Amino acid sequence: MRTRSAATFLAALLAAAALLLAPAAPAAAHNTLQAATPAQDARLTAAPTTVTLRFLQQLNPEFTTIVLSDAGQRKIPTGAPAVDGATGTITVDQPLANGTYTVAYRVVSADGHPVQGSYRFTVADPAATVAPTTPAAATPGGRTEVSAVGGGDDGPPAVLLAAGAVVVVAVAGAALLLVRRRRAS
Ligand SMILES: [Cu+2]
Repeated sequence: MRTRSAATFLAALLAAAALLLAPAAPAAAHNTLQAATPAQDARLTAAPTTVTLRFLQQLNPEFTTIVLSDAGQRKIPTGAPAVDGATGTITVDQPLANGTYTVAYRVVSADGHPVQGSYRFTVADPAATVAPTTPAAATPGGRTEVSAVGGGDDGPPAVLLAAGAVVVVAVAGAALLLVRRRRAS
């Protein structure tokens, strides 16, 4: 019973795999994106100034489109794609604010068929997001910092000295007790 259901499951799995692989066979002749900078789903701590896409096949500069848009689907001003072999690069004209961006591309395969796709990356510059909160926190924080530093200079050493003295006295007392007990016995 178990082996039969396992065999059925395996057969179904193989059939599904065959279905998945079947349409992939003709697509192998098509151009595909091999690598991207920024990478897909990348979370960048600094805004990129360029987007570079490397494809499987040579690009035709006339039929290479790379578009960058923000989360609101507004197109970000960029230069036209600079094509070098199988690589296309766009330069971003303005500094990118923090947020999620979409890179959409449309290129042509060696057989003339167009290939298009898109992916996202996120800009999360800690300096950019922290910037508005830093000045607000700095004003009261500056004062507390000064008093904390002042207290820190006097406080901890005094406490440490007192604690040290207590330990010394305790150890000395214990030693004295031990010596007396030994002498008594
Ligand atoms: Cu084709």
